[in-house]
Amino acid sequence: MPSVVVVGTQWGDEGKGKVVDLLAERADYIVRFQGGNNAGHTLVINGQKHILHLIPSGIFHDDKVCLIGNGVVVDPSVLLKEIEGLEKSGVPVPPGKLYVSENAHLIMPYHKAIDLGREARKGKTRIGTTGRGIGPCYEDKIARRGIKAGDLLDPELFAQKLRETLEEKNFYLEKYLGQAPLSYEEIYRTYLEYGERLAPYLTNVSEKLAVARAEGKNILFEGAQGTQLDIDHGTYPFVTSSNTVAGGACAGAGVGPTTIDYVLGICKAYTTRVGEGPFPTELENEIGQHLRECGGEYGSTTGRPRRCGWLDGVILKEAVRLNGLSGLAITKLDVLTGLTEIQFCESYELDGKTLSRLPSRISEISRLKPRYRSFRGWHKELSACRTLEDLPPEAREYLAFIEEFSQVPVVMISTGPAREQHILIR
Ligand code: 2SA
Ligand code: MG
Repeated sequence: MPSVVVVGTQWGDEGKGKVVDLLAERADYIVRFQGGNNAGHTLVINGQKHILHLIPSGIFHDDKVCLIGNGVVVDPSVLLKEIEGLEKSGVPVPPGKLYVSENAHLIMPYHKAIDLGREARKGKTRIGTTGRGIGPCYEDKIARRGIKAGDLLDPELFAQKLRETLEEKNFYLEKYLGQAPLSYEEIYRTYLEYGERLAPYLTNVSEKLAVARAEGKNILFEGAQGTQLDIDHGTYPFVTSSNTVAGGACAGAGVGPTTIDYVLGICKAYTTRVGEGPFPTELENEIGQHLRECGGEYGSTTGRPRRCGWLDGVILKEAVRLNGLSGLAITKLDVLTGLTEIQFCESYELDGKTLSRLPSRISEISRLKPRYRSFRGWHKELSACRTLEDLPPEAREYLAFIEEFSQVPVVMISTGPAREQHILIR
């Protein structure tokens, strides 16, 4: 498959990092196209744990090219630290192995201050953001006052844009959020230095990808977050500020829709959500606790405990439609081991009516009651299973149902955190 997009089908943390890492073996180019360092992909390689926030997880493979597309919002301090950290642990990150789009917008210190300040001011009605400045940075991009990575290479242009924007930001920080204004000189100096260090990585990502495609290279687009966090299609306003759906890969990397050959949806065998917002199948009981503990469901970015619940088939179907999924990878199936009964949400009930898709109003989504189909659990450890036949019959039954319900073939199953703990089908 020359061009594959990998997306999360739920609220993020589906285990995309591991799947991308596996697929990266066959890819030549690995591309991030949206989000920023609100993503966090945990990878276990040779027993060593790595967390990546911005750099595509393909970086661990030699002879692969990793690209950060124009649709990503880049915090240069985080990116540079990530490069440094990788190099310290023996993974080289030279320009040419990593590229950053000169059109990617930069997360500035005021974006983080506004993100945190607003959330604190909102209190109970907060979104539960990661506090990384993601939303405020995308706001500026859309409002046409953002600063792009490439702007740092033109000190005059950068100075003019920063001066103009900072005046507005400081007014907002002081008058609305009651915070101290930020220093122009300090930001200017720090960011120019970042610019110098990033300069060798900056490029036209769209063009690089076009050349790669013409040369017959395999390209992997690595989505961050998940479908229900999409700014247009998710549970708004409890979403992130980018298009997380597969279509986002086109605008966020500068490739046309006709160049995408396959869309792989990553679906956890249960559901998790971090931050605020409705979650119909949430389990606030000992089963939810079991999933959290056995699944290690704590955010890799903020360390927050994740809310846990049953797999939601309605949301899965939304993901099939919104992303045009070609195949499904079911992750963390091993976490369900030990449960006597497993539930799968087939539809919702709202005011006595049955719904088979999500309503658009958040006030309605918050009142949905899930309708479940029940499955027998299993007790066999799955970590050593390498073929479908190795799985207990109850697990196979559950998977077969997911496939039938979603009408999308399950092509991969993950049975543990390590790279080798997976089953490939077809
Ligand atoms: P923000 O900071 O503006 O993007 O926050 C808005 C909402 O989006 C949620 N959010 C996330 N939820 C789950 N996982 C996230 N990142 C993953 C991680 C990475 C992944 O492991 O950290 O799976 O790609 C993520 N990022 C944002 C956040 O909780 C708010 O509800
Ligand atoms: Mg994650």
